[in-house]
Amino acid sequence: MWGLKAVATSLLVCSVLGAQNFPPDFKFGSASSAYQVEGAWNYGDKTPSIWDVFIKNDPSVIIDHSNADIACNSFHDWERDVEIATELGLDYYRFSISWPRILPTGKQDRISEYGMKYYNNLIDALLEKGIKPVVTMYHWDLPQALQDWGGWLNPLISDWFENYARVLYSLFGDRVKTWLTLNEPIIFCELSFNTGKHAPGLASAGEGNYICNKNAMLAHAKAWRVYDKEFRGKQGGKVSLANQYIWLEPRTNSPIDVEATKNARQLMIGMYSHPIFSKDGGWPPVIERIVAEKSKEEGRFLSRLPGFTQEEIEVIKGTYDFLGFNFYTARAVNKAEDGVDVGEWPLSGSKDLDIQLTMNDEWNKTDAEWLVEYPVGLRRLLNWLKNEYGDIDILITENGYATNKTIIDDQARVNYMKKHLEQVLLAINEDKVKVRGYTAWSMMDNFEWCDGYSLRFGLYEVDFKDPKLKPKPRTSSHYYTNVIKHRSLDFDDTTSNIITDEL
Ligand code: GBH
Repeated sequence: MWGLKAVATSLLVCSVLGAQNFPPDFKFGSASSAYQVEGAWNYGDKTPSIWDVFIKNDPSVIIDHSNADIACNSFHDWERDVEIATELGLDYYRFSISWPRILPTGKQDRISEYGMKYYNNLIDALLEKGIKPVVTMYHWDLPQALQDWGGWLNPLISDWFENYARVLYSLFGDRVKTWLTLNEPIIFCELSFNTGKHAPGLASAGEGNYICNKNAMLAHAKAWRVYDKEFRGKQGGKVSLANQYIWLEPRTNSPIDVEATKNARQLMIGMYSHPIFSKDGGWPPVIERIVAEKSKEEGRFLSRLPGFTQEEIEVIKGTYDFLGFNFYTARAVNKAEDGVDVGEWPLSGSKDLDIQLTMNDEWNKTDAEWLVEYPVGLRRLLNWLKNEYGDIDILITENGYATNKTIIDDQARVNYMKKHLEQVLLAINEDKVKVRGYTAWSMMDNFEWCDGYSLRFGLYEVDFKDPKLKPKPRTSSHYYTNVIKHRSLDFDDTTSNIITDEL
C-alpha cells in the first residue's frame, strides 16, 4: 500500500519535473540591436541614422543627455560579443543590421565595404562557435538620407526596404537562416509619429502613425516576398517580424470593459498582425470601422487610417514563416468615461477607441515605469495568438527586465525570467502552443533609447565609464546558462547565486 503510494508519488514528481523540461529542439538566444550597441556612429562611410540626428539636434531628448556614439563599442569589439554569447551557451544570437552602415545612401547604389566586413566577421565568428545568427533588418535606425525623403511616411519606403532586404539576403543569406524584417513597428510608428518621443520625433497623432503602420506592413511583406521568390530555393531560411505585444485584460468584468478589451487587442496586436497572419488579411475590421467613423465625425472625407487595396491585402497576407514577438508587460483596459483624456501612451488609437490602458496594482513594478510584471499574461497571449491566427510556430524574440542600478546579483531579473519561462512551458505542455524559442533581452547593458544608460536590461553589466567597456556577468547570466545547459527549469541552481564581482 505504502509502496504503491511512494511509486505514485515519485511518478507524480517525475511528471511535474518533466513539465519543467523544454522540448529537445527548443532554442535559447539573447538579443541586441545595432544602434544600442555598435557605436562607431560615423566610422568609414557610415551616414547618420535618424537617431544620430535626433539626439544631436537636441540632446535633452535622452533622459541622461547621453548618446550612442560609442555605446558598447560592439562595432570594434565584436569578438568580445561573440565570447559572451559563447560563455552563455546561446543557441542563437539576435542582432540587427544598421541600414546606413550597409547602404550609406539608403539605396543600392553603394554597398559599404566597412559594413559588409563587420557583419561578415560577426556572423562567421558566431557560426564558428556553433551560435546561429538571427538577424533583424530594421531596429529603428533609418538612414537620415531616407528620412529626408519622408521616411516611413513615404509610400516608396516599402520599395526601398525591399531593395535593402535583397542586398542583405544576397550578402549574408548563405549563412543567416532566420530573418526578422522589422522590430516593433508599433513602437517606431507610434512613438515617432504619435508621441514624437522617438526619432524622427514628428508627432502627428492619429495620422502619421497610421500611415507608418500601413507602409510598415507593406515593407515587411515585400521583403518576405523577395525572399520567397529569389532566395528561399537556394538559401532555405525563414522570415518573419518581431512585433511588440502587450497583453491586455479587462479592468472589470463589465461587458463594456470586456468589449473594450477585445477592441484594444485588435489595436495593440491586430493592427500589426492581422494584415499578415489572419485568414482574411487587411486591417482588423473593427478598427477600420471605428477610425473611419471618427474621421467622418471630425469632418474629414478620408479616414485617418489609410485603406489597403485588395491587391495590397493579398500582397501582405500570409507573409510569414513563423510568428515572432517581443513580450515585456501588460495593461488593464477600461472604456473611458465621457470627456476623460485617455492620454497618448502608448497608442493614439486609444483616443479613437475611447479606451484607457492602465497598470494593475497587483502587478509587480520594476525600475522602468512602463514595465510591470505579468508573466501569466504571456501564456494567455500565446493562447490568444493560437486562437486568433492558428497553430503557427512562435519565436519569442525578446523578453527582459530592467533595473536602474548597477547590480551584479540581480535576483529580480532571475525571477522575472524564470516566471516567464514557466509560463512558456505551460503554454507548450498544457496548451500545445508551438513556441520554438525564447530570447533574453539583452545580452549586455546598452543604450536604452530615451532612457540612455539609466535603465539596464543586460545579463552582463557594462560600466559605461570604463573605457574598456568590459562587461561583467550578472547572476542572471549564470542562471540562463544553466537553463540552456539543462534545457530545463529544474536544476540545482546554487551556481547561479555565485557573486562574480571579482571576475
Ligand atoms: C524593446 O522595446 C526594444 O525592441 C528594445 O530595443 C528595447 O531596448 C527593449 O524593448 C527594452 O525597452 O518613454 O513612455 O514612451 C520595448 C518597448 C518602447 C518600451 C519604448 C518603452 C518607452 C516608453 N519599449 N518605451 S515611453
